[in-house]
Amino acid sequence: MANSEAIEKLKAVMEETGKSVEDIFNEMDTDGDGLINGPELFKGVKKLIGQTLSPDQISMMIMAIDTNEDNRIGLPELQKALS
Ligand SMILES: [Ca+2]
Ligand SMILES: [Ca+2]
Repeated sequence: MANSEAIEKLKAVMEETGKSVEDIFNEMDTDGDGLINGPELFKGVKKLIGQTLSPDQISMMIMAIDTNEDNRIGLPELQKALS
């Protein structure tokens, strides 16, 4: 599955469930540090869209969303990716 596909599916989940980007973000940020790291994205994608991504796909997805290059996804970055 391509990264853009995972993002499209997340958007579809938001529409279906009426969740905001912030809701999705908080569900993925399980340690509550305000950033989504690789393992959190992996588990979040699996939980929210039922897809198991490979470590490479997770890395590519983070790179595609991560604009300040800290290798983590912040809420503004996710908002940009999902808007
Ligand atoms: Ca986190
Ligand atoms: Ca970032």
